[in-house]
Amino acid sequence: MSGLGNSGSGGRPGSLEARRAAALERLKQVGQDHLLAFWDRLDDAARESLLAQVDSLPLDVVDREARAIRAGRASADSVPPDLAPASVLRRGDIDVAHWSAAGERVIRAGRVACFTVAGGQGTRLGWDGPKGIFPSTPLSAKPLFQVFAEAIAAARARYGAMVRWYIMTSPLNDAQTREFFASHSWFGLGAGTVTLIPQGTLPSLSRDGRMLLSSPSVIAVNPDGHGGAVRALRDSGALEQMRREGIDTLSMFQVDNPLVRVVDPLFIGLHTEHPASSAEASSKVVPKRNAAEKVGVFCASGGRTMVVEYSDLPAALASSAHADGSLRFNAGSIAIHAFGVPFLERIAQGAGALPLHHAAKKVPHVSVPEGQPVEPPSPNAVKLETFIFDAVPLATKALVLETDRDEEFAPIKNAQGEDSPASSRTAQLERAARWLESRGTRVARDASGALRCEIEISPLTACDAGEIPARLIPREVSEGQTLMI
Ligand code: UD2
Repeated sequence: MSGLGNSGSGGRPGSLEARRAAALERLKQVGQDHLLAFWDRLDDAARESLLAQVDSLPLDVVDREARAIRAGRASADSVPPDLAPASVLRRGDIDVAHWSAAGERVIRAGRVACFTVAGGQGTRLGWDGPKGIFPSTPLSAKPLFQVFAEAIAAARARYGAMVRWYIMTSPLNDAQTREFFASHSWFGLGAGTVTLIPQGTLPSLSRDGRMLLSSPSVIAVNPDGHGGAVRALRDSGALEQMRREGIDTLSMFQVDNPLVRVVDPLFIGLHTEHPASSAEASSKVVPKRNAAEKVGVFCASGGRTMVVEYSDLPAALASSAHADGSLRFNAGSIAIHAFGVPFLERIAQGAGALPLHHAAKKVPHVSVPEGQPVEPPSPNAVKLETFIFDAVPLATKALVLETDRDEEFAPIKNAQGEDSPASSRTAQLERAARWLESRGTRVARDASGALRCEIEISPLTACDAGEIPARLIPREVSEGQTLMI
């Protein structure tokens, strides 16, 4: 590599060459100076861009993780030796009416905002575009974002309070997401009350800890995981806005679950006031379907509650069972949390407080120094990412509420089989039918109990069985009938 151009000592201060010399020096210190290998081939615009990318790299973090990769260990992916199941609150243990009323007061006071993490790429689903645009409901095929928008509109109307909505996108899907909301007039929520926040990125590293170039002037990066939410909420000014407006509780959910109760008074009441909570980080769980289900598990270690991701839970622990056959580590995370805004502010101050996880990934890149494009047939790189649930052990007390899978969790993740559009559709139809049955409707089913009709209930109509207005409840939904209310 040459290219010091007209300046043997690194160029005029502030000039492109001087900045290149300074960047090279910093990169050399962490063994990553190959990033400037193609400098001589680049025009000035590409050089400017590359220097800006280098300037934004958290080199201390990259260096720490590169060393961990070379040493064959990932800092966040091992489990503590004293791991035990987390203690979980069940509906039978609590006065549901009392805590729901408490939550309603908090919502009415305008203290709650919603937060959706939607920066993922939907690769498993094979969907090209933001997952929130995926048509999800059984009869009207509403996009996921619309389902959440309607639930938020319903909460605003029901409680007579503003409920802001923050959505985390990634640099890969932000523009498309923005366009989608704009073209749907922000679903009537008011553009100023829905805020899209692109998450940050982190460089992908080769198996020997070197950053990769996706082209001679572009460093290969990946979205920094949903844990990037903490930084994104801070840097975008969202935390500041919430503080200003007296919003102290963030109701968080993932983009893929059309059954989510986006504003749940019971959960919010427990989170803000129950003695088992410090109003910092609360979570919902469901009993795992089986040992292999791909959900994180709520555990306890050293007096703290934590989530161990399914890929990190040793198989022996995942399958260990009580005498009656039930799983010991059974509290499956459905990625629904309530976070205290002051808590998020506290974590955001300690930059890098969330640990980095490593995941193997295929990253196309250009070889250095040859400059040849490489399309790896198998994972060749390590993706670095943080997980929002790693905030849970940072809470003084973390409440974990067990809820009913059939009521609240039917995610759309895979093209087929479990957690697919088809399985979510069935769950949505079943829930709507159950809600009507609980209000006295006779719903057509066959001898085995399978539904013989199709029902969809808009969140604008009801977010639980009790909210369905009596005038909309039919006496019967007959065989072959489709009903949308
Ligand atoms: C997630 C949980 C899993 C379980 C399950 C329940 C993780 C790592 N695992 O598994 O324990 O709770 O959900 O459904 O969360 N996202 C971003 N930015 C990113 C990456 C992801 O916003 O950089 C969003 C993504 O759009 C989605 C959510 O995070 O809404 C989950 O991402 P995922 O599909 O990678 O996680 P999954 O389903 O394997």
